[in-house]
Amino acid sequence: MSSRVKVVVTGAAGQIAYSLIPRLVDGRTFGNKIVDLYLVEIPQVVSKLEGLVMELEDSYFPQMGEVKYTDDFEEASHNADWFLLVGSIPRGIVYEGKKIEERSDLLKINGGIFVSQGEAIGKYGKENAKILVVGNPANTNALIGKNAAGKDSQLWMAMTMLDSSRAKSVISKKTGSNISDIKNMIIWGNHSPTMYPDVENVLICDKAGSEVINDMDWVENTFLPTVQQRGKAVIDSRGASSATSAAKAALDTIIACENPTEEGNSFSAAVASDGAYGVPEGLICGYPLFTLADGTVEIKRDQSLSEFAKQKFQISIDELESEREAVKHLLK
Ligand code: NAX
Repeated sequence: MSSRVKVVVTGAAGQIAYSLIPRLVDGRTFGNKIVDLYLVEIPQVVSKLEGLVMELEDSYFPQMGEVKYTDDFEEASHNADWFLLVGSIPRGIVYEGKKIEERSDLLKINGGIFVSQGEAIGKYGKENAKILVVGNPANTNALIGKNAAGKDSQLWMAMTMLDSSRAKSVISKKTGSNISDIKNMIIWGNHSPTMYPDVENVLICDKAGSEVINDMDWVENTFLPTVQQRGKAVIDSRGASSATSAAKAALDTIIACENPTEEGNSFSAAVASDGAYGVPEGLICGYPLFTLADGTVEIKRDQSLSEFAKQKFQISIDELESEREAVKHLLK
């Protein structure tokens, strides 16, 4: 295995990136590999990255390799192993004279960005590059990027690890168990309030959630809305979106892909459906995943879904389909 890894991060001057980037080179996420960083921003703020690079240099990271920054994504993408696509235009911002409020506008603007980034990744990224889309609407941005890249050997994911970690935290409080005893926490569907966090297949101290949690009223009226609306709750309190927890979730996704998954466990991310669990092919859908010893990431296919679960999951699948419909002009 190569002892160097090249990581491209977009949105590098943003909130999440400030928490994420130092931890890519701290020797934990990629172990003893030397990590080369290529940081990407839009032209208006790219000069801010000079300060971030100074801070990285001043932080004493023995595993840090080359660090470069640019506003040219294509230049950054050559031979990269990992792409962390954090950058996107957030809701609420005024863009070309219009305040962006609707998810459909968000899809349109960010969709355009992901076509050009996807093309560059397909052309210049490593054959086995892994791409984690964090910028929202993450699943559909990943759909557009993967389609533009057109290279099946590359793995496109949209981040649902934060939703999974949030769900683990709520279950640990409910059951009095340590969060590390909660495994196989699956987020089905879209990274949006329609996601379905699976309280039946989750393992709590090696027992199925369906055995441990016999409280459907709590599941439906407390657990699901708490996890689904957690991002909004953080914004309402902090006046800014989840940044440090989102950064941790991105790092946890990398670690989950770089190391074999232990028996019985899985990790959460959204990947292209091949029809698994009846999801229309091609949609970037939240699934339980596992990593094999050779680094291949696969969908775990033996989970059973109750009627309740299927009904909730379907709501999210329908939303993913309607998002795909909204961006179909961006798909080849
Ligand atoms: P910020 O607004 O702080 O930073 C975003 C940065 O992206 C900005 O500096 C902007 O200039 C840059 N950017 C925009 N377009 C770009 C492009 N084409 N190339 C390179 N950089 C570009 O947002 P932040 O809080 O860091 O959040 C980033 C994204 O993560 C948002 O879309 C947000 O909605 C999303 N989130 C996703 C989560 C998930 O679990 N998937 C959770 C957290 C977060 O809400």
